[in-house]
Amino acid sequence: MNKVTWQSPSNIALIKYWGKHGVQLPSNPSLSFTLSECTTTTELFWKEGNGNIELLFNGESKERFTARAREYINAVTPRFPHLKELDLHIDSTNNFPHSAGIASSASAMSSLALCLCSMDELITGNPLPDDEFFKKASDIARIGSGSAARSVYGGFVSWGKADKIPGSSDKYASPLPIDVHENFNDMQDTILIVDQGIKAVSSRAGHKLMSRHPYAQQRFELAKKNFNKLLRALKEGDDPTFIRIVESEALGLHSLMMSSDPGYILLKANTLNIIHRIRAYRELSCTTICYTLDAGPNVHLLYHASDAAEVEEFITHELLVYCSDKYRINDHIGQGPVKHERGE
Ligand code: 2P0
Repeated sequence: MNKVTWQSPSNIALIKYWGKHGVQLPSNPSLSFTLSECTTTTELFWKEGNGNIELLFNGESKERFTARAREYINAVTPRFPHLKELDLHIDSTNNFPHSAGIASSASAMSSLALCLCSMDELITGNPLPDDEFFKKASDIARIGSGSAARSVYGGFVSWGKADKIPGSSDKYASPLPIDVHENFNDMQDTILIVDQGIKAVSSRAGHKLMSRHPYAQQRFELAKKNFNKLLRALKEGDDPTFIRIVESEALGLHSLMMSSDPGYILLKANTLNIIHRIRAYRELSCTTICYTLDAGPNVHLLYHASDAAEVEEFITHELLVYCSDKYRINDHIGQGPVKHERGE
């Protein structure tokens, strides 16, 4: 059997993608940074066949994941017509617990998309220039999961048509074409695991509720404005604006869930306890820590590497008490996916 392997990280959105149309096309531009430690490694094996697909996730066959992989491969087959004449075996491994409530679809789908693009190059014998390859991989990843489009690149990444980003598109992400101020080049992200359970409402269902959300249009306009403000803050090294926008996006995301029809709440009491502690600590300390939230109860604590020792004390003494089994993951901004060559 032939094989390709890609390891791809998760990412955390600062300007949130929440609401879509068509085939996973976003209703507003989003902006994230790619993580380093939380990754999925996908090995894709193929041989001539009839379109059969097998999937192992963390070494086990799980019907729910296999069904999603089959649905995804069907959706991208028009882009890779030879898929119909191949049998695929996908072996996907997360290095972070998938039950920890950390979005893993971004790393899983981006690594699979990169494997499909590499496989395509090997089969057709037509390698693309790097920029074209990653643009295509981002487009293919988006079809699996919107946020996965951003994980194809390292550093700060935007996805979706944005006035201030030349060449931006709803179809694929791209690295931010600005010189990010050195203040933000070392972003640390400690993920405080408040709850390890499976979410009551999936992101897929949450996005869907945006199509008839009473505040949808206001939200999409606000996201565009926040995107431009954050872009300027990243350029200028403006910590106060960064904090204001990032925290407002986090609470805004959850307020959209609460005001959906039907409304729902993914935050837990300890999510709010942690947020209050962070705000109080920021008032007293000279640090610029802040938080963001994914579509779940866990808190992403963001800070500069230069504050790491002080923040570690704060986490240990004041925040871990609110975490499930005192569990947290220390992560930071990363370089993006890595292809493993044969034998690695
Ligand atoms: C984001 N999230 O920008 C937003 C904010 C979570 C919080 O997109 O339906 O798994 O597969 O496109 O990407 C999580 O949803 O949703 C998400 P689909 P996805 O990261």
